[in-house]
Amino acid sequence: MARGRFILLEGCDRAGKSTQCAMLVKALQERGHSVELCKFPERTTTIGQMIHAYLTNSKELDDKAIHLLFSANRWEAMQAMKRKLEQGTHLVVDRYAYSGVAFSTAKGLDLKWCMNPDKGLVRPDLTLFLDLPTAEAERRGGFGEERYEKRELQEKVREVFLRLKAKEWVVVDARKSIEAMHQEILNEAEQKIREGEQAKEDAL
Ligand code: T5A
Ligand code: NA
Repeated sequence: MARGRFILLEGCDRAGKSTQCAMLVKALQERGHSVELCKFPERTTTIGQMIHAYLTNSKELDDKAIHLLFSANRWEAMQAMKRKLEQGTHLVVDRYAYSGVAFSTAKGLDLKWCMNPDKGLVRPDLTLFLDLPTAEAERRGGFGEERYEKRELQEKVREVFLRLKAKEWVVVDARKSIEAMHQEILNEAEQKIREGEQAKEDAL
């Protein structure tokens, strides 16, 4: 059996990542794939609860301390994620290390310092970057409720994200309708899954 594919959705706040992750998981399941959703921050763990308290402004933390907690929250999920990929399950992941670096760097921390704690995490096979202008994000439901949902910071975050753009990235225009984005994301994900299956056949 081919290794599962790691499909990451990244982007600024309100770009539609969670909406698209749920739709992608459902569509892949309907097509007979074994697929699971992961999300970061994963707020249910002890570390995740500390992150949640920080994001909802009920707890103050040093910028470096919260950065390391976000990274630790990925590391604590790593063994389980690797096991699932090895078993052939595809992972659809809602935010990851790119968010970690983009937000902390936008707050003023050094980019290289921010990248260090995530070194060695399993690498995504496909990163779909949902790109949405900040002015558009502000018009969407719920913007402004959490700590980082402020225009100036979000614009810096977007700039850092675009500096981090790696070769596995595909940029998706998040101004489009939910359905149009879904079709594009599903096509990219299915293509990546086919490539993985083909590579396995070629190796035999
Ligand atoms: N963070 C995260 C760090 O600082 N470091 C890290 O290491 C990590 C992992 C919380 C914060 O943590 C920071 C980044 C964040 O500031 P979160 O839990 O992922 O991260 O944040 P959420 O609030 O859950 O999610 P977002 O704000 O990022 O929103 P989404 O998931 O991008 O958007 P979604 O799908 O919830 O949609 C938002 C609204 O827009 C509508 C939806 O119906 C909804 O109302 N919408 C659309 N409207 C029009 N057109 C479309 N195409 C639409 N798609 C969705
Ligand atoms: Na979300």
